[in-house]
Amino acid sequence: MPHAILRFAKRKGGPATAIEQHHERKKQRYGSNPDIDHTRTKDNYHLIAPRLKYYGEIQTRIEQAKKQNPRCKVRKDSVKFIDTIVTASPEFFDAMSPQEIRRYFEHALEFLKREAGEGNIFSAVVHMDGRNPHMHLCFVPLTEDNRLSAKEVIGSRDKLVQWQDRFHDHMATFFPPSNGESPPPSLSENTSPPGCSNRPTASAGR
Ligand SMILES: [Mn+2]
Repeated sequence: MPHAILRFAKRKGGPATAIEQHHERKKQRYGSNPDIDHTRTKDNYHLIAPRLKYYGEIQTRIEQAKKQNPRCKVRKDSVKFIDTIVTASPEFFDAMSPQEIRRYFEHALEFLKREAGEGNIFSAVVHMDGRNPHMHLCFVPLTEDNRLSAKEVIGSRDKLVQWQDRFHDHMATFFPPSNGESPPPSLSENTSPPGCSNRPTASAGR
């Protein structure tokens, strides 16, 4: 299903607050992101709502992991969370109702719960106020035996290809109910998610 887009950005602890401000819409204005339509911000919603500030959510999980496994090491420059974007091409969403869009993101969330560990995910929020619907999902890259390792969880190029393959396979089982026909024509998976960038330079941007 080439219209399913999954992107990861590895983050240290430092940018957590800036990223939180974007994802959780904690600022009134986003000078760096003129694409946000504030009249539609009310249409944003959480599939997983953070209970604490992002930094607190991250530290809580890391402290818990350390208790479970003394070999859980955290260095100053460790990747502490993975800032994930799920989206699809605008043409794909154009054909869908808001309820179907929600089901699409819920379906993607099931994949990420399974693959990243449900307990490691501390926020999943769908933005409907950008140019294209997208979900920001953040999780702490803890292994099953409670070590902090983005390298092991996300890995390098080879492993990323596997992530993409599994994600596409999973999303291929999603079909919007109302038009139960075949999915829309294939669209380039290199389409950058409009209205949202997950590049490190855009930490506070969108
Ligand atoms: Mn966004």
